[in-house]
Amino acid sequence: MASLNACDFYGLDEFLTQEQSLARKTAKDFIAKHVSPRIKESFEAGYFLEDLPEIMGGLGLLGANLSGYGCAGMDSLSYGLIMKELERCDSGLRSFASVQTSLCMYAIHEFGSEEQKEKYLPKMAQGKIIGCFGLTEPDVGSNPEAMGTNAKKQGSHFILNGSKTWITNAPISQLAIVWAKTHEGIRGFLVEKGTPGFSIARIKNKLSLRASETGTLFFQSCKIPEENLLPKTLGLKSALSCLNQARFGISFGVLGAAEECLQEALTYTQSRVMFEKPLASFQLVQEKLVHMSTEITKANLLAFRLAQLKESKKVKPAQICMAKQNNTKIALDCARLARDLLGANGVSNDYNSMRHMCNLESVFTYEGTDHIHKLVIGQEITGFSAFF
Ligand code: TGC
Ligand code: FAD
Repeated sequence: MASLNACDFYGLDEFLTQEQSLARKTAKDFIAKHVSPRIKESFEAGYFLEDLPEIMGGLGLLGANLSGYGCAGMDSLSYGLIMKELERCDSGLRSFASVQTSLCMYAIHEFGSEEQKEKYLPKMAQGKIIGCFGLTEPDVGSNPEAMGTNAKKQGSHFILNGSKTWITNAPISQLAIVWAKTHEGIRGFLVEKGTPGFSIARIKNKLSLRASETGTLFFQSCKIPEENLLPKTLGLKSALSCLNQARFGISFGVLGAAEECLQEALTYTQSRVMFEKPLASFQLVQEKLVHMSTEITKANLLAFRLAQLKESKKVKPAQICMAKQNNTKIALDCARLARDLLGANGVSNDYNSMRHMCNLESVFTYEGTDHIHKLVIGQEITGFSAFF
């Protein structure tokens, strides 16, 4: 009898449609051909592989779950499975795709004018325009409502002042979606690279997500034409609805990293002999492997059901928060356990687990920290807000 798959113990694979399997295979083949051979060097040297966006665009992997404007129009589960394959390789690559698709393209698709959609979305789907999403500021992270960046209306322009930091893709982007306070509350703006008063600085020395570019955006009396306001944005909830999309993708993505770590730990402990026996034959080692397999199986079930809820348009933000929080936490735990089981070799970039572990520390913090998601769920089930 064939043994059960440690990463898909309950056989979720059999529920996938042909289209969903094909989406996953497209991402898997892309990774094997274009990314896997180079990812360790990219992480170690700390740069993003800049030829990837256009290749991904050619394969329909950007804006994959959006419809029209050159996007592939895939369903939620297909999108989740793509994110999983990208992050199985490296969270930095999934981050690039999350920001491009779920934060930037979604924002334009959902809140943009027809002209804005025609102008930006097809090129973003092809990977020819790269976007970044500026919500966080140096003094404002978990509570974006308190942002200081502001946009004052002046004739047919807005004058933008402030800064945004820890912005994924910023150094490689041509377009920034920037959230700012206006006389009508928080609104989203399209700010093109090269706009006078707009500058970008690269953040160096990250010990996490090293294969992803991160930067700070500065706005000094930056003159934005009013046609660059995203007209349907109204209040912080517009920005938060973009976060829902990205958090959904992360709920799947991190499981790719977790599965890769489990697979690496399994292979390693089955072949390495210590005290005259394979490591995998010791009870304490098996306890860790079983814990990883069980948590990954539960997390996959959570993600699978989340995709059904999203597809039927019944999903609530707190349900997305639960999957982002739980799945990121278990992925980080799995990476740490796998690192341990690899002994000294686990700290080497010759293996994958420590790179995943370092990356997942960022994922644990961005798109809502572990605490913030617990507070959202706490509020949902008790009716009491514990944020302040
Ligand atoms: P609150 O008073 O609760 O709500 C304000 C309005 O927003 C509505 N709302 C939502 N709408 C859509 N989706 C959600 N998830 C929503 N959450 C709340 C809410 O109904 C209300 O609507 P209305 O009509 O009454 O005005 O808002 P709050 O200011 O208390 O904030 C809530 C809180 C703390 C949960 C929120 O601020 C939050 O999520 N903070 C975390 C910040 C965060 O996640 N930042 C992420 C930055 S982007 C990023 O990290 C990208 S990394 C990408 C990568 O590399 O992959
Ligand atoms: P803080 O809000 O200062 O939180 C610090 C600690 O305090 C955390 O443990 C937090 O959980 C805790 N805390 C805060 N408030 C409470 C509370 N009420 N109760 C209990 N605990 C609390 N942002 C963008 O806008 N766009 C991007 O593209 C982007 N990319 C990023 C890429 C990377 C690599 C990283 C690391 C971050 C990125 N971010 C981005 C920023 C990210 O969203 C923020 O770091 C995150 O929202 C947390 O904000 P903060 O770092 O200011 O932490």
